[in-house]
Amino acid sequence: MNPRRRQFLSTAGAAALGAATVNRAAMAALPDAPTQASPRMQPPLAPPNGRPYNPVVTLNGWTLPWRMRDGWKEFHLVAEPVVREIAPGMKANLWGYNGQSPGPTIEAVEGDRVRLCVTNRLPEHTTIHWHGMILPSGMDGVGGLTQPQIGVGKTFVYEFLLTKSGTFMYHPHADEMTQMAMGMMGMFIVHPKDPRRYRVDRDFCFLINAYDIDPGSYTPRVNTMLDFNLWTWNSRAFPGIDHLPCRLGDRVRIRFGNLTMTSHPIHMHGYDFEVTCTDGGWVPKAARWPEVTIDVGVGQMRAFEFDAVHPGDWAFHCHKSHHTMNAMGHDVPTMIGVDHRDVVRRIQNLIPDYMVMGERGMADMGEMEMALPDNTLPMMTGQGPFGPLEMGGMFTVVKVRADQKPGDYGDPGWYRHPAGTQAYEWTGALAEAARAKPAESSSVAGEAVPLTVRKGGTHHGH
Ligand SMILES: [Cu+2]
Repeated sequence: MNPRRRQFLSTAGAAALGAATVNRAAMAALPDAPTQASPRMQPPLAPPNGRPYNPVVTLNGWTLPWRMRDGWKEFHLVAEPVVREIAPGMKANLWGYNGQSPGPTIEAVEGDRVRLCVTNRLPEHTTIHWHGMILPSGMDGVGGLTQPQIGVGKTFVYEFLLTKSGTFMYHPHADEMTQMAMGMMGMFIVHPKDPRRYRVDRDFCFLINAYDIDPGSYTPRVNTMLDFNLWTWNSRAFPGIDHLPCRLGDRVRIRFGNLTMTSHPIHMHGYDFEVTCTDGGWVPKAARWPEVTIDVGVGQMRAFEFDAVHPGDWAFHCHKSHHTMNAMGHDVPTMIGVDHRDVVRRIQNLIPDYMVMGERGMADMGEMEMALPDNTLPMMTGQGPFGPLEMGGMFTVVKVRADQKPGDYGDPGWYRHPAGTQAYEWTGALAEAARAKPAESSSVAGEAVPLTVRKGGTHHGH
């Protein structure tokens, strides 16, 4: 039911009876609100009706099913507390939608009329803002500005026409600091009306988010402004982030939006790529330039594309090195070069389990069996085919394989490197003489060129 019509009915004095009838009818007519229990990537949802399109896959996520009714594509989001597994061994008490944080990806098509029902099962009011959409002001979801807040237990309906395709997000515009720090957000993908336009073989998406969860606890601190300790993609940290399996030769698109408090230089190994879509829409071919890292600012969306012509296991991560660490990596003093063997011996007389970290660097932490508080991810973790990966946070792997079937998003396992294509250890003689000694002439030359200023001549040294 159109809210304007409901308002008309209630103000038209059809009065108490009319309003109650309309409300009950509207509730009975709400579309289903499916929930998802698994934090694993769900297969792309081929559109069962409506306009055809090539669906996306959401890392560690899913797409919200809809129903078509009277020319409207109807979705039902339920804002609610959820428990999200950040990675095996750690769960967080978050707020999200339909059982997960982030909420399900919404997919629709340019030209669709969408009706988005939002039910609030949080302990406080909320709204949803459709980030990046061109829509009527009253559908923009800013609590207090364009609508009253959606009270606890209430349902609001948003209706608008999707006027353009692209990569969008949704999130509350109500008690935002708290609600986004708790994980309330989702992707909103609008596909082009003509499915041949911007066509790719694989279309991945995820949201970049961050949490501040003290080691040993489950609920994010919501007042943290910058000093987050869990850097996540779709509320998952390495090694919990899905890999991105691709078939050799595929055209691949990866879309992401940033709802953290800092920018993220997103870097992919083994390829150069082109940014093909930003917040504002598609980038014309002639305006694209090649990149290997694309910085995505706060509140921005980016999509890049590449032809998957290089087989292998290619690291894909944020290039801020703290963002590929988990909670235990912060606030640890630098111990490199400190010899505290004697101190350790004396402390161990009192505390037998005492251990020192980091005197040779921090890499030991990738494999050490260190006692951690419950529900805490090691600073760096995850096993690769050649040992610990020494990563955490925003890190995953793009896996390009010749034998990956079209439409198969299953894990192909680790890459088998063809003979002669892998770094190897030198096992021959290590001749000291092979290390070049600094040439003595260089220091002599350095001393031999005093800086002088010649009268009437050119100035040296400037
Ligand atoms: Cu980052």
